[in-house]
Amino acid sequence: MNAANAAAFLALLCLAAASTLSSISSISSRAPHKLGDNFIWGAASAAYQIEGNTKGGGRGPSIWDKFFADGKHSVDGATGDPGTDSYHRYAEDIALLKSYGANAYRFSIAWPRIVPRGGRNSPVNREGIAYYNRLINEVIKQGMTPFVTIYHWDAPQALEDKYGSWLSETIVDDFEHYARILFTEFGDRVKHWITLNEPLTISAEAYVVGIFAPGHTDLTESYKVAKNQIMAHARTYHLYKTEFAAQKGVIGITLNGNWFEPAENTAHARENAQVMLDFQWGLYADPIYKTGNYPKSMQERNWEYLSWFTPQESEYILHTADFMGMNAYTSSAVYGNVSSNPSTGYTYSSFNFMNGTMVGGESNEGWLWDAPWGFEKLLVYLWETYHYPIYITENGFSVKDENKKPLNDLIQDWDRVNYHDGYLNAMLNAMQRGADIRSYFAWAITDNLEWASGYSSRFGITHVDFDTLVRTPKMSSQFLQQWFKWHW
Ligand code: GBH
Repeated sequence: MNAANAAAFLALLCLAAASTLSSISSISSRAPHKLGDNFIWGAASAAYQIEGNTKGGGRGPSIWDKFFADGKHSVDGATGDPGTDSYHRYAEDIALLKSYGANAYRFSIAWPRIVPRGGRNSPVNREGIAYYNRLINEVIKQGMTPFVTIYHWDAPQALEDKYGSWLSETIVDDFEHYARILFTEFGDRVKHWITLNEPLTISAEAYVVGIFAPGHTDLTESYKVAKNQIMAHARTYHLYKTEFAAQKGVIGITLNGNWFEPAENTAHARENAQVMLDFQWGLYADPIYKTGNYPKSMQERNWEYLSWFTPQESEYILHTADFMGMNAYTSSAVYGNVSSNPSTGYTYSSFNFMNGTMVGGESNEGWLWDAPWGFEKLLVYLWETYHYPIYITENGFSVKDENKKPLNDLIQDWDRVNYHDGYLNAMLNAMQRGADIRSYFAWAITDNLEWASGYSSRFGITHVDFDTLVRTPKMSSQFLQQWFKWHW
C-alpha cells in the first residue's frame, strides 16, 4: 500500500468504526448477543480460484484447465493462472486475514496437486503435500484454525478422460483414496473437514446448465453425479470415523442454495417455494441429514431422471455428518404460476421484485441480490428441518462494477459492508430464534477467479490487482473486524 492509500485507508477505518456503531445501535434494541469464544469466523477461498501455478509443483491438469483452455468458457478467456498466485503468496494472505482479527481460514486442497492423475493406484505428489503442509502450518502459526475443503470442484482431468469423473461410481473409490492421504498427512493438525463444496452447483451448473466444467447439459447425468457425490461424501465420512477416529475432528459437507419466498399468499406459490427448497437443499440434505432418500416432491416429479438409492445405500448415507456446512448468498421470490419449471428445479423463476418492489440490492452478478431477510429465514428453516449444527462456510457479495473503479474508490466497498452487516444481523436473529450456528466465513479472503465470470467479478474483502498481484484491504475487512470485536 502506498502512502496516499494508507492515509485514505486510515480515514476509512474511522468511518467503518462509526458505521459499525450505528449498526450496533440498530440492533441494541434487541437482547444483546455474544457469540462466545468458540464461534469461528474467518474468510474462505478455493484452490483453483487462488493458487495459480497450475503447471508447477508437480500438479496434474484439472477439469477446469481443460474447460477454460479454449478461451470461450470464461469472461476474457480467464484461466486459473495467475489466480492470485497464492501458491507463492499464501503467507501474505494468511497474515492479512490474521490482521483482520479472524480466528479461522477456510481453504480447499487441489486433488490434482496431491494425486496428479487422480486414481487410487496413481502416484502421490510429495511436492503438493509439502505445499499444503506449509500452508496449514502457517495458519496454525498465526493462531488460526484451518478449515479444509477436500473438494472444491477441481477433479483431475485424467479421471474425466478415464471414466467421466463424477458420472461413474468408480470415483467413490478414487475419492476415498485421495481423502485417506489427506487425513494421514494433515489430520494431526486439521480438525475441521468438509468433504464436498456445493455439490448442487456441480450437478446443476456443470451437468444441466453447462457453464461449469465439464460443461454438460443432461438432467439424467446430473442425477447420476448427485448420487455419486453423496456416495463419495458418505464413504469419506465412514473412512474418517473408522480409520481416523483418534484424530477427533469433525467432518461435514457444504450445501448451497437460495431462500425461496412465496411471493403471493396462495397455496400454489407456497408449494412452489417448498419444491424449490427441496430441489436445491433437500436433494442432498434429505439423504444425508434426514431420511436417506430424496425429498418426496423430487421423487414424484423427477422419478424417471433420478439415480435411486438401494435400502442398504440409504442406510449407509443417512447421518453421515457432524454438521451442515451452508453457503447462501441470496433469495428468490416464487409465484404460483410457474409450476412448469420445478421439473428441472434448476430453472426456477428467480424474481427479485415482489408486488413491484425490489426485494434486494443489486450486485455485479445477475443471480446475487442483497436480501438479508431471506438469510434469516433460510437459517431457521435449515435448523428446524435438519437439526444439525450449521457452519456458515461462505457468504459474500460482488459489488456492481467494482472492477471499473479506481483503487481508492473501490476499497470503500460500502455495498459489501452493508451486505455483511445485514447478513450477520440476520444470523444473530436466527440464533436468537434457536438455530445452532457455529461459524461465519466471508467469501472471499481476496478477489480471485470467479469461475465463468473470470477476474471481472470481485468478491474479496481484500483487493487484488491482477497485473501486479498486490493486495490491498477493503473497508469490508475492517468492518468485519469491528463487528466481531463487538460480538465475540
Ligand atoms: C460459491 O458458488 C462458490 O463456492 C465459490 O467458489 C464462488 O466463488 C462463490 O460462491 C461466488 O460465486 O444460473 O446465473 O442463476 C456460488 C455458486 C453461482 C451457484 C451462481 C448458482 C447461479 C447462476 N452459485 N449460480 S445462474
